[in-house]
Amino acid sequence: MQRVYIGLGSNLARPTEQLRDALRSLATLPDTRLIAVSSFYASDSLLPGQPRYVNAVAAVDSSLEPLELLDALHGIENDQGRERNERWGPRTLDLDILLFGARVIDEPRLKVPHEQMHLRPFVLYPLAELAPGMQLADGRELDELLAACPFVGLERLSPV
Ligand code: A4P
Ligand code: MG
Repeated sequence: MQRVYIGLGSNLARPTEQLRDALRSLATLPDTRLIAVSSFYASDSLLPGQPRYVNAVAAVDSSLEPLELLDALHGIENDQGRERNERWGPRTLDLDILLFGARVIDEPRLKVPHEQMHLRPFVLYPLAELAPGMQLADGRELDELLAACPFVGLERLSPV
């Protein structure tokens, strides 16, 4: 069993509902238990001209292998109408594996820790709600990543 952190993002078709649906699906994955969910955050898109995103981070405990989990997450994305057109294009749902227990993974289909996470306030701040003060599998300290990643373009949404 590994503690896995998953980043959720949506900027199309009622993003908050997309995240809620995705969380319900995460909770029913085989050999996986949903442990905690961060606040939802509105965030500016990394690419200009796109609608704002809603982002959150979920913690699950899973005994799936990393690539099995990745395939399962793609299944959830596809069920929610994800179309892959341009890289970083607008999307109904994006599920990224941020951290997978103590593992560092460098495979063509899966890089963990997620390669961009240290640059993304919409990942680091929700993650810090769930795992304050954590150390990443590659030795980096979450607090140091936060210190280098200002809380900009991000708005914590009140729970509804
Ligand atoms: N892949 C490799 N490592 C991972 C991982 N740790 N988790 C591969 C998930 N997938 C991983 O992803 C492309 C390929 O990455 C997958 O086939 C998988 O094998 P994708 O989801 O098909 O395409 P993408 O999401 O368009 O590309 P990418 O590079 O994953 O983009 P990101 O990093 O997901 O960024 N702005 C805001 N405010 N909020 C956002 O959530 N998201 C993006 C997309 C851009 N701007 C954003 C946000
Ligand atoms: Mg992605």
